[in-house]
Amino acid sequence: MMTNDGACGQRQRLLVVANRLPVSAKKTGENWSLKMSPGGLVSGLLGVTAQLDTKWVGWPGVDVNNEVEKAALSKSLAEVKCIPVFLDEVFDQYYNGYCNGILWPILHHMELPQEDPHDTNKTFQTQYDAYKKANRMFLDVIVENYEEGDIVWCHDYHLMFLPKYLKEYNNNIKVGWFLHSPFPSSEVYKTLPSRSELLRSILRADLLGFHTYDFAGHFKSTCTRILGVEATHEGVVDQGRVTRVAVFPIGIDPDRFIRTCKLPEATQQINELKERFAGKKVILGVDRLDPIKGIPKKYLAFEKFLEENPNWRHKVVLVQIAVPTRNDVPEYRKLKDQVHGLVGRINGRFGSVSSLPIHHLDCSVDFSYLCALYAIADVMLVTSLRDGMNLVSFEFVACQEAKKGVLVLSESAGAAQSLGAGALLVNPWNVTEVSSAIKEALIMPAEEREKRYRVNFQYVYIHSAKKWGDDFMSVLDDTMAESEMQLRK
Ligand code: GDG
Repeated sequence: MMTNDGACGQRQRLLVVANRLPVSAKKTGENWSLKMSPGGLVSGLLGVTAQLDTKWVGWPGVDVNNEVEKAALSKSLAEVKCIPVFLDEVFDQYYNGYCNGILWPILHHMELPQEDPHDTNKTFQTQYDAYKKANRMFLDVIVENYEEGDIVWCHDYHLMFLPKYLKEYNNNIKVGWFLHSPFPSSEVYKTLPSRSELLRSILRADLLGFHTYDFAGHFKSTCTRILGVEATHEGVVDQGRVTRVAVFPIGIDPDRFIRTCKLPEATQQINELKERFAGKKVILGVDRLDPIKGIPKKYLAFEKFLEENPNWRHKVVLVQIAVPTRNDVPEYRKLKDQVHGLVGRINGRFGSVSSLPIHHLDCSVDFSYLCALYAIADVMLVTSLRDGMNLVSFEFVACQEAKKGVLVLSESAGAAQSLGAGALLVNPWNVTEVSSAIKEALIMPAEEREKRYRVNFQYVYIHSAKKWGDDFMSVLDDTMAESEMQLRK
């Protein structure tokens, strides 16, 4: 079992490495102001960071182009235990290009976009080179800050080369890697040009973590089929070396949501929202505006529901927070136009001067308001076409103590394997099925809602972010102890 004490009685140091630091930096006058930034990874890791002497390594979210500014920002970030990786001119091709243009669609079972061989900045090869270069830049920053005995926990598909680079630098570094997105079937993964090199790189880690057994299973069978290596119950065996593969479903910090709902600010917002939507049922959606979240299909299902159930028109409203994301990737800009078109059509068809069926917001809301929305919603509608976990569904459950609303949840989100017993599971591609589930959720008797809520609440409360982090660190610790014993034999 992991202890928090290092060799000299000091707390064990942990370097959490992710593409983005958990803060957003903004220049105000001479100084930098820092603000906690929303996002799944940040929410998940909030629980873990308190237990160990943790430092975060990642891109600070802003372009800083002179050394004096970089030094000033690094100094401010150091106060909140963050170490920046300035990616400069590599950023666009690494992040918008390889990470979000190529890896993200493949990991989510979508097609590889068309390569433009005439635009040398946009070939797969140039973007892949930028990706490797960016991973090296992360390594350089880690090396500058590394102390003997530190654990390095790498996060997500942005950093698939980092385990290999870290082990080449020092084979004794304890390296964990966790994938926040799904891992696809080998049939989809094999369409990726650089498929083998990426797999071999992450296999250099000591422990690989996935949200679900399905994703871990896909990963192992992909290694078997593409690399010809052996997969066992423990993990993947390559040339006698075992890389442990295990499942760690992420959670949230439920108390943070429960507490916030009871604060005066949220209480007032809850009352205002209740008044605003008096006499109506509220269906809520909270998603980044990302093709994987299935927002167009959600709107089509809601349109079908209104079409087929005229008695519900003007009695139900769909509030959708569509947080802007990855605006520099062309697919995301097209998606925005598409959903705006659908909102216009549906509101035009079913709205009146005093009532609109869809309230679509192209922005994020502050944390208190988010909790208030979760608390007043009658139905939470999650229709991801594929999603690693989907923390929004957990957060909704945490805020529903009073209302005991219904979670309609995509069977293709990792969360379906955790909250499936209490939620109404739907195939997000089937607009008719989602439309029927909306109706079922709206008319569900109080007793059944209560029963389903209890099951889900218990899960959300027990399987918290803290448990996720503790479990990962504990298995990583065991894995290291086992390999040290093997070395001594
Ligand atoms: C990735 C994977 C996996 C959203 N809107 C607002 C806001 N948020 C916060 C939510 C939630 C987070 O963002 C979104 O988390 P999800 O898990 O739903 O989705 P991704 O961002 O895609 O996260 C996902 C996750 O990583 C963790 O491993 O579950 O599958 O894709 O925490 O609360 N926060 C605020 N205002 C908003 O408007 N304050």
